[in-house]
Amino acid sequence: MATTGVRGTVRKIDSIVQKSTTTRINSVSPSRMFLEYHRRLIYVCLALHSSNNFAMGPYTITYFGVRGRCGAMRIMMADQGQEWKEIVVDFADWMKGDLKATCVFGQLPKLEDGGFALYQSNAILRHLGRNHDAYGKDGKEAALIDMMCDGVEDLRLKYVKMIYQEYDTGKDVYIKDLPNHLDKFEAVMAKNKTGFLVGDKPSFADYSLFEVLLNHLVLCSSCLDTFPSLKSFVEKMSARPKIKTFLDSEAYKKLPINGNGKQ
Ligand code: 6SG
Repeated sequence: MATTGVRGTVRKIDSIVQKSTTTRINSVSPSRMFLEYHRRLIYVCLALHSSNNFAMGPYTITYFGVRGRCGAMRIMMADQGQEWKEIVVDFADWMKGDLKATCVFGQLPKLEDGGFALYQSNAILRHLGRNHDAYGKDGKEAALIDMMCDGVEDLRLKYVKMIYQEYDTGKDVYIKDLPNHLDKFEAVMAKNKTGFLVGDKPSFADYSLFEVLLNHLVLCSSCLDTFPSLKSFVEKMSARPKIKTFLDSEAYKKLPINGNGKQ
């Protein structure tokens, strides 16, 4: 199905470029014609790329058997109707060091998109955002989406530090301080009024925020009670049919949130 779609797309590009070059620019010089041909080819390719009418990938995630840094990208791929493969790395294998030595920063996750390998979870989210038209409608929206993703990352880092380094001593203080971080996202969400952080459809920053909020609801089930826009956001994202199917799946439910069993 996907292959037929891509072949069809390639045929479409060929016919559009051939038609436009032979019918309208065959009276100019060969060098001008060459330039014009490529200008139009690039234009058509860009138009088709942004129209997102064929499947990307195939994608493969290599990561540990946890939600961790892959929670958001998995939810995003599920919501975009994109299938992916998982390579689950166990602790003993990782400790042998062979795989670590091949990773750009010595860490996972890794995303493979066909023959293209990418590390760093937020770079992966951005890549998926570009591939699946979830990176805003223009440069300004893209910049705001980047800003919100970085804001989510700041919260995620605080959460990870508490989970891995100070769960027993720092959990209560963390929960007490949480409203001082959530109120920033509440304000943006309330101001935009579309139910998403930026624009009128989900971007990769929304998937990242959604996933981090799900984790916080496990930590403290009442943490969104004073944040109506965030509460409604989580309810609506959870009810999107493809996200609901994914969150209800065994593949999702069987994975612990974090690698040390704390949540
Ligand atoms: C750990 O930190 O899952 N990657 C982690 N740890 C292995 O040797 N900035 C990037 C990014 O956004 C951060 C990557 C991230 O992509 S994620 C990694 O590669 C290393 O550094 C947290 C996570 N932990 C899973 C885990 C902890 C205990 C058991 C499984 C790590 C693997 C095996 C032991 C330690 Fe483990």
